Amino acid sequence: MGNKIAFVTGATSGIGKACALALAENGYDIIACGRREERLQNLQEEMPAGVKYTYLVFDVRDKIEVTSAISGLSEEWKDIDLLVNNAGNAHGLEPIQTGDLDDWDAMIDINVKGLLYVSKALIPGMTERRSGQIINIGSIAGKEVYPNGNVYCASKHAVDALTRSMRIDLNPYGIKVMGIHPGLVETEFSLVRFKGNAEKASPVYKGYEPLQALDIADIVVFAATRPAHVVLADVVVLPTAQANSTIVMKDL
Ligand code: NDP
Ligand code: 8X3
Repeated sequence: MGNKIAFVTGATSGIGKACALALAENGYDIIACGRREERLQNLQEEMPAGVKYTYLVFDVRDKIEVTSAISGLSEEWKDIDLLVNNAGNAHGLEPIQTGDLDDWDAMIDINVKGLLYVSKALIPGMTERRSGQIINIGSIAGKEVYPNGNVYCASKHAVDALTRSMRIDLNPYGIKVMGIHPGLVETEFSLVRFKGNAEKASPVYKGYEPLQALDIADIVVFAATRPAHVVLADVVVLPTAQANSTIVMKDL
């Protein structure tokens, strides 16, 4: 029998890329997903020897693209044991009265509907096999709200609600559903949120020690490798300097 297969969305960067590499180090074969194909090609070179690797290029907002990419997987890749629903981001940080409709659409479409489209395509294989694990990457923003976080927080609250709902619906099939909810992690997240403006993005991670993508990947690996009777249902992980979504001890 070969390795177990992990399907990681948003594997071109940050938490998703770190998860793909850490899962590969821990014996998973990897299906990595994202829109930036060159990064997915390059990721293959970083994979440990002996790990099987393939990638799918799709935009999670496009349900036809999602479905056809996943249904086009060859037989050897079809029995996916672990889905890491990680693709997501924030767009803008504005009060509700001045928020941008396109930013709102992007966050709902990527963080909520994208997660649903990918899950919808992969869950039938898991229910048929009566086994599988799903790890949804939520956020502290899915547990609390913060000023100007409005729609991003709503999208991550939806991820939390979906995680808990999936756990109920998939319980009869023995499928584990887990939510991992990070606080501040130094990735491209803020660069995307501030539309490429590094002057706005980089101070988010200055003056304290933020989490790194690998910190989250370690927890994903730990969650995915628990014994069959153990589920890490709901994990909030913060940098030590962060008390909640609004309080961060900075020495700036
Ligand atoms: P990055 O911006 O570094 O990575 C985001 C990933 O999502 C990229 O691989 C990107 O791939 C993918 N992605 C974005 N939009 C789409 C899309 N439309 N279709 C397909 N893939 C997409 O950010 P992080 O690693 O920080 O974020 C990963 C997850 O972690 C997100 O869900 C985020 O909300 C969550 N999170 C992040 C925290 C942080 O502080 N960084 C804290 C809490 C949660 P590509 O652009 O190639 O498509
Ligand atoms: C990302 C963490 O606090 O910037 O989900 O929303 S935060």
